[in-house]
Amino acid sequence: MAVTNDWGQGSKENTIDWGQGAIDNTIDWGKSQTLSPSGETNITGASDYTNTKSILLDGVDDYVSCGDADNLSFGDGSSDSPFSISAWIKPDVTSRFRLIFKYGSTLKEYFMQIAGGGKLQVNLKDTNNNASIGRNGNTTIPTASWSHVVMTYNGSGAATRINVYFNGSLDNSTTTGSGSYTAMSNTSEPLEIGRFTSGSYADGHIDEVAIFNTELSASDITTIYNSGAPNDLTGTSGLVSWWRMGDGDTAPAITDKGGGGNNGTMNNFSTFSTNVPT
Ligand SMILES: [Ca+2]
Ligand SMILES: [Ca+2]
Repeated sequence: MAVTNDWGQGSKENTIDWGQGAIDNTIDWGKSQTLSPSGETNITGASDYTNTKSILLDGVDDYVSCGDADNLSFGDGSSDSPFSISAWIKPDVTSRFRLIFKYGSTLKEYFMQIAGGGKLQVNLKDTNNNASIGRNGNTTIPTASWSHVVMTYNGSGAATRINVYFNGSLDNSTTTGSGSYTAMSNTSEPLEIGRFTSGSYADGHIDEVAIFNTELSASDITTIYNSGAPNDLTGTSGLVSWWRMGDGDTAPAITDKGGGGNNGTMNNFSTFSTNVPT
């Protein structure tokens, strides 16, 4: 028999079956309860998200390796698909800061960094045609404070459709390009945070790095920036991988909280920082 009870905040038709012939003697309730028959209202609690850890890279040899996986590639050699990268950074240097590279010395897909002039730089490489497209940022990234940086790309193959954002606002300067760009390829190059090939690194803090398989909108980025305080990305449309840089992690693992399966590993450092954006 089925008995329907209502209880709790916002509850609707919490049906319980029991006794002879009962099926599914399962009751879900309480904070963050999400599983119930369709059409019913769940009780949801406040997010238990907190951000207390980041990584501090020494600029000498520290980096995070996240491996290679198909869900980190956004080109197949003939066409690209949309993607976006979001990160919080607090560089110790005013110039080159190697943020995120799926781009090595021979196998190249994409990278996002602070270039020698202290501004954001995004580059996508078409190795088949030895061509590239890219976008430079307008703002000089400060060293004494946390910044939120984002790149988005709509997958069209046009540099003009790469956008960069600084602290929630569009920060586009010039586009860049060379050759006749068609698309990135899906290579075996691993994704690395804080390093571009051996010998070139990021010096400073990095936190809450995320990759999306969508072109984030300005509105999405306003939400993620959240006036300067990182927030919970769970459920953000297109989220592939999310590295929280210590929160919920046990060194040397930096687990992928985005569900993408791309767990990271700390290389040449082993402790987390408690300096975080707030
Ligand atoms: Ca690959
Ligand atoms: Ca964190």
